[in-house]
Amino acid sequence: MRLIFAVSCFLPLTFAYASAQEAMPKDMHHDHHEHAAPSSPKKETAPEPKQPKGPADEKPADKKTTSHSNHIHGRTKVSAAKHQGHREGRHQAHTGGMDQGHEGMHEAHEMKGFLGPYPMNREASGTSWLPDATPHEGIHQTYGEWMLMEHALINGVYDHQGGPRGGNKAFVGGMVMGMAERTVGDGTLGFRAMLSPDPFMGPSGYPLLLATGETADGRTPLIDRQHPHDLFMELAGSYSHKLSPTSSVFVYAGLPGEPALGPAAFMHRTSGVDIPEAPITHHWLDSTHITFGVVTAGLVLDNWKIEASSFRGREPDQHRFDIEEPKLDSYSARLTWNPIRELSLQVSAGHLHSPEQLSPEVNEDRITASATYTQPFAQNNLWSTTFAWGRKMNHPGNTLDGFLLESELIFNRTYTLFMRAERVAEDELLENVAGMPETGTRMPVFTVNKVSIGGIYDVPVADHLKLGIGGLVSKYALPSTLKPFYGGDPTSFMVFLRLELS
Ligand SMILES: [Cu+2]
Repeated sequence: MRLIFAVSCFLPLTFAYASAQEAMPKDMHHDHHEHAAPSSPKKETAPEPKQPKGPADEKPADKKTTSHSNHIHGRTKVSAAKHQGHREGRHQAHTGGMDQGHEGMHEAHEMKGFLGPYPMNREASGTSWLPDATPHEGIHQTYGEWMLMEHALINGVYDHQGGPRGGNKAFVGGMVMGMAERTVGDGTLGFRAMLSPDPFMGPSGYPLLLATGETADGRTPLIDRQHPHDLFMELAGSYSHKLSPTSSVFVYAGLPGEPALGPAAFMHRTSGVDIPEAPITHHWLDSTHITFGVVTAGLVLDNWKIEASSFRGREPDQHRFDIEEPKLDSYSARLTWNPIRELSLQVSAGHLHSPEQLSPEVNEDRITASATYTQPFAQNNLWSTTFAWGRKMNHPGNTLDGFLLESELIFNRTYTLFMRAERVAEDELLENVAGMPETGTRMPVFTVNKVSIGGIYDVPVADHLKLGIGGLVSKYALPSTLKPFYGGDPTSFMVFLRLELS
């Protein structure tokens, strides 16, 4: 079996550890230390006991510019943000007073959000939000006025999709991300670059039963396959201007970038980041995360965000290594609310001009609504769940609903369990079957269901580097008309190794 590598982003594994450390009384610290990091690198844990001592310990980290030192700094920030969650949660009683002090002292050098006056934990890809309780991983540095962060997650996957429409493939997928921000006057200037190794898997992507969308060669639609992401997934800049301690206005532009439409993309939300396969609802919810040409403007009012985008409606083409021509022929708007630290809600709607290269006469209106709940619990554990609904209204064509429920449970930063259940009304699955109508005309609609469950075991292998081994199994519920095409009751699985740099 060949194993290669894939990437994602915003992987949550060490945060809960850091935050628990900080929130706990001294004696518990030692206890925690011993069991949480049996094989973990010395440097990673060494600085942590310092954190509770006081501002004097923090200041030096703030000024250092090495990756290691500022890693501490990054964690400090994460811890501070997570504290607030603790304060509101069940730890309130026993950590309350201590937390207050910590929050104050961390605040000054927290890595801020690109778009508003809140901790960066709230932000995911593009201009999307996650709950404030979201862990935020990455290696941090400070260079003069600039704060930098890098993060990479690379998976090598062996994929088996069952039945006559399935297939086998070993591939590399994933993501490498760099971010930079600095304060400019009353505002924050931010840049983000996100790259993917996906194009090296070839233009036809990987087998994924029931997945549809985009094309491998400009002629044949990808059906029962997931397209590779483009080499450049996000090259974007933003500027936000603070209006008050809790409000701001912002602009964001990307080539490519992500318009204000849908939940945070699957590889950027805590509930989905550890799952190496794309959701089959991708084109109902978050497929616009790589859009060549996006301009977004928005307003942040405390825990609310309202924003609008103009962008290129057309999906990326089959040439995955290039930068495509930007256009602003489509638009969207999104309202996001984080009512409590553990929850983020959004509704959004957009008009996509001619999204599919193979049916250029079809425009799409899309509506999405989603909720993401992320709850750290006990000391090193995390639970994150997303529910999302997306409706595609093709003009001309069908109106199609997609539902997604995904959830992830991480124990002791080491054991991850995940599941994703989806229900999608599809009209492209039989597009390439002889005798069926051509693309773009009104096709029969089939409602299909898929459930994947899996897990990962992680071990630290070096400073900032973790190796995980994982697997998942997928089952389907198909309408009887489709069953013969899929061989009745197929089973699919993936096994994977992943490296995470954070
Ligand atoms: Cu995608």
